[in-house]
Amino acid sequence: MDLLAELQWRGLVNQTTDEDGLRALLNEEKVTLYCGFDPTADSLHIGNLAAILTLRRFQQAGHQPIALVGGATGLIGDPSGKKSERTLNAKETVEAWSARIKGQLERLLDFTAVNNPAKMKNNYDWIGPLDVISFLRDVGKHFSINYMLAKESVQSRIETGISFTEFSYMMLQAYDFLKLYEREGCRLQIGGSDQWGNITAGLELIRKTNSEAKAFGLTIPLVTKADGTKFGKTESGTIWLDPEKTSPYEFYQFWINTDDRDVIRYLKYFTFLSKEEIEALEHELREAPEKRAAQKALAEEVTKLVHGEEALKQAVRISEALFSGDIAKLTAAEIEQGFKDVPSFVHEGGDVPLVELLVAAGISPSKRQAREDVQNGAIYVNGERIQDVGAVLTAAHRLEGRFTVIRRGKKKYYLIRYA
Ligand code: 545
Repeated sequence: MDLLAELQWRGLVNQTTDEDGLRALLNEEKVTLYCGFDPTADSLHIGNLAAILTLRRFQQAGHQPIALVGGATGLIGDPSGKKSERTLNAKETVEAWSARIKGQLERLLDFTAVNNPAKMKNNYDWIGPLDVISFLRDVGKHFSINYMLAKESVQSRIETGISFTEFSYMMLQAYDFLKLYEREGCRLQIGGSDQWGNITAGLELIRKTNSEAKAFGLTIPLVTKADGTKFGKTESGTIWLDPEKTSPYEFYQFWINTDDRDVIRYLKYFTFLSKEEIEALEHELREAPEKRAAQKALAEEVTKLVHGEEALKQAVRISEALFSGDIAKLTAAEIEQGFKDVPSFVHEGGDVPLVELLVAAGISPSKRQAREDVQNGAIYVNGERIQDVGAVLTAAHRLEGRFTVIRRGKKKYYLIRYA
């Protein structure tokens, strides 16, 4: 299977300009390609992951990827796929976000490969110094208003409105492709399907300014979910790549919870498992879906890729402990991750009767109910059932001196912190 065939098998190809030409080029020589990321937040999220990993697939096949951070375009705002005008962010903010996103991209591509090291670029380096007269003469002159109006990113905003700023965005992305073509010999731009219009605008500009130029575009489908909801969000919000924003445990849980109808597609998009390995998991999903082997493989592979082996191990330990109820062996850091979203209560003072604490923390609604809960065996302290209504919680019940985990019933967890 050549690279393009593999990408097609993985479902990663939405559209290409001149598929046969691209296939021939990729099979003939080392191709420099790029994908851009605008600093519209302080972190990348899993909606960007398929594009990043596709750059990595090209690199693994021997091609040379450029990750471009949109230090300039992030100041303008891409209208593609956006229903309404974006608010402008302060320059300092965009600069700080650019640095963070650069750091994340650096961990996902190989910048030390001998023959085809990845490169990092920031389009502020060439758009920043561009003066308005040069821009209008050298770039603007090549774009007809009719051509720009026909783009989906503009069409979809005709009713609701679009500023001249966002309307101009496609010319900046086109100019990037031209610059990278001229300076780096970059011949291919990839991106999600929302980027098709911007990518083809770049090809248009390259064609108009370099007579016998041949460059290509390839888009990746936007990741969908069988239940029709938006991919990459949970009730608690976006799944970020930054471990401070989405802990590796939450990240792991997100993938573990993948619907059976989506999991094989996601294994193809987001892991580097082989066709044979994925087909074996597909078989297992059919024969023994209750084992969730495909979900486990997906969660392990993606967590390892984004957060590393150690963070994956922790995420698995937390998941297992929460599943079995045996949480006493978790570290305080692991408890903090695993119980981030459960109700917590700060206990001020020393030893405290369990029944009293259950009421104070709102775990049981009344003292009478609290006693009943304990007697009925519904209360677990750090994974251990306590049925003595006279029990007193002491320092011995504080995990690493910081937390006590109380469970009521099968899976209602509460976290007690100490002041
Ligand atoms: C800028 C200058 C270029 C080439 C591309 C760009 C960016 C592009 C864009 N891309 C999206 C993006 O998302 C924010 C990431 C940081 C929070 O807006 N105009 O920057 C996404 N992209 C990855 C995929 C995408 C796209 O980074 O292409 O389709 C998401 O999957 O939306 O010269």
